[in-house]
Parts: sequence; structure tokens; C-alpha cells
Amino acid sequence: VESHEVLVVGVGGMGSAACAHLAERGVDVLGIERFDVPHDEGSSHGSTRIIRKAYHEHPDYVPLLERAYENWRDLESATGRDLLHITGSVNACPPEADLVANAREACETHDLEYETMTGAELNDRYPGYGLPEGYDVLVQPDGGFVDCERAVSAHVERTHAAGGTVHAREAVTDWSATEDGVVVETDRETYRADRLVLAAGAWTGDLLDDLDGVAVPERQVLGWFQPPTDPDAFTPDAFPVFLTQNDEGTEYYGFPRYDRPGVKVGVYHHLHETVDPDDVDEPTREDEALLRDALSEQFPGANGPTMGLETCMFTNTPDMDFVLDTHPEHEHVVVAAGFSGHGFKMASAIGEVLADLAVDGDTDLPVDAFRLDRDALAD
Ligand code: PYC
Repeated sequence: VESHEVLVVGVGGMGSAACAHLAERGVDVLGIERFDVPHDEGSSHGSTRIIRKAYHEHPDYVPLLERAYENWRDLESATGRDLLHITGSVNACPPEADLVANAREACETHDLEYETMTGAELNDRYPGYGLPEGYDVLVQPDGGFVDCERAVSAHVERTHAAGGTVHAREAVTDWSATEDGVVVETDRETYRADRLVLAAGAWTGDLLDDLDGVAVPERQVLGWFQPPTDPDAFTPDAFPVFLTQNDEGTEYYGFPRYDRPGVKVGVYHHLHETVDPDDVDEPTREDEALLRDALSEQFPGANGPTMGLETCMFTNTPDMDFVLDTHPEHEHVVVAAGFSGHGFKMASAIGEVLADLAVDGDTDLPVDAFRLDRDALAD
């Protein structure tokens, strides 16, 4: 039996960050990943993740976001990689909807710089946009994107540099809590550790019965499309990341051209498909058509030939807030789950939270809202 101070199960966005923060503190950490590091089977691939401070979900996320920005910059300096790309962020919706009002509340609460304007004014400023002219728009200059695969690699490189260990292609088959720690079985080895961090993404429910049916995997499809006539309108300098709503309340999100030969676009909750993470259907023509609806409604200049389609997963909680907590029945087990499609941007700070919880049993970072025993999860 091999022993470590902390085992981290899952080395995607969150697990890799936990490994790096633990190793940096001198903890003997082993991260175990069933796929490659990085891989494209879960929720941490596809080149880009939006990062934004105008957090319409709730203003209380902003302090954690501020820490995430600091930690991404710190990781860039430590590894020499470019990870965080600032483009500004756009929120837009019809005047009767509340996406922009909620984003504005986050800005006002935390004294963030922002501008409001109409869809017509935004389209003039950024010609890649073709929003309905009367839409409400908020632009926040700190928004942008994180290079997600490189971020995972950077956290793993930092883990290695600080003396930690990561094993890819090793699947956890079982784990149990003991009086003073945990035992973890994999398809290669049996391990014991003082602490366990579960960061298994869409597979969380397989490892933790309490979260089966609470952190629910959902299939997403992302597409990359060539802007046929004016590709320069879609460079990171010219095209802020966006989260918009249409008249039916459907939310679209997307990115400038980066890494791939096209503009990336997604539809939030896509076809609302709950899935088994081991059996996610490949992209179809129906998926592609849904993404094209987004382009033709709001970004006609990007509605050219398809360059690529990929599936990905959200793991949604009932209230769409995260789970970041010590397990109430197993004091040696820390759970990171249910990032509900909007967690990756904060991975650099969440890794710090997980290291705090694993080492100190507590954290100064604001994560009270993410407790496992909150009412929304009990229901
Ligand atoms: O957090 O901005 C976000 C986001 C967009 C799509 C999924 N998550």
C-alpha cells in the first residue's frame, strides 16, 4: 500500500489546481486521473473558458473571482505560460430581461468599472456583433478567457516543480474512510492518505452517493465557425467574450478567434440533456443547427463554414452554485463538485480553497454559500 498525505481524485480544472496549491505548500500530494492530463472527455477542454467579473449569477462570487485573477497571473509567472487573455466581457439581453441588470448589480456592489449602451451602439463599436439594436448591453473591461487545457498543464507543471505527483490513466474503483484518513483503490494500486480531495467532475456521483442526482451531468456542444468576410472583426483585440440572452430567454456565449480557425459559440444548457458521462453522444446536425441559430440571430458575421464541433459537460446542482466543502460525515474528505458550467474561470482560486480545506480544515476565501448541507441540495 502506497501512502501520501493527500490524494486528489480527478486532475481536470479543479483537481490540477488543488494539486498545485497543495504541492506548493510542501504537502506530499498524489493526483489520480482516469484519462490523460489534460484530456477532452470531461469539462476542461475546448481551448477557452470565459472569465468575467460582471457576475450576473450573484455579486457574492466577485471576491473569489478577484482571487482567481490574481492566482492565474501568479501561475503564468511561475510557468511562463500565457493563460489569461483580457478582451472585455459583454452581457446583453432584451430590455425586459434581467441579465444586464444583474451584471450591473455585481459591478455596483464591488465598484467595478463598466459601461452600459444599446445593442446598436455595441454593434458600432465591435463590428463582429450584430445584436438587436434595442438590446440592453453592459461591457466590463476585465472580462476575457482562460486557455483551459494549458491551465490544466500549467497547474500540473507547478505540481511537479514543487515535488507533487500526478498519475494519468489510472481509474479509482473504490474508496473508504478510515478512522484517521482514507483508503483509495485504483485499477493499478491501493493507496492510503490522511486526506482525500474528490474533484471528479461529471463522475462525482459515481464516487459519492450523496451527490448522485444532486450534481447532474449535462451534455453541451460547442462549435467553431469561420467568419467568412471580416475575420479581423473577431480577433481577441476586436471582439469581447459574450453572454447574451435572446427574446425567448435562451442564453448564448462565445469567444473571439483563438487557437482554432473560427469563432467559438455555445448555447447555455444546449438541448437540456442529462447524460451518463461515460456515454455522451457525438455532435449532430441538430446540435450544429442550434449553434447556427445563435450566429444568425446575433453574430451574422461569424456564420460561415463550420470548423469544428465538440461535446463537453456541465455538472449542474439544483441552484447552479458550486459544492466546496468538507464532507459532513467524513472529516478527511473534501468535495469539489457541481460547478454548473461556470466554475472553470475560478479554478485557480478553487484549488487554493481545496488546499486550505484539506490542510487546515477551513478557508478564509468566501465559500460559505457552497456548503453540502445547504437547503437547495437537501430538497
Ligand atoms: O461562465 O461565462 C460562463 C459560461 C458561459 C458558458 C458556460 N459558462
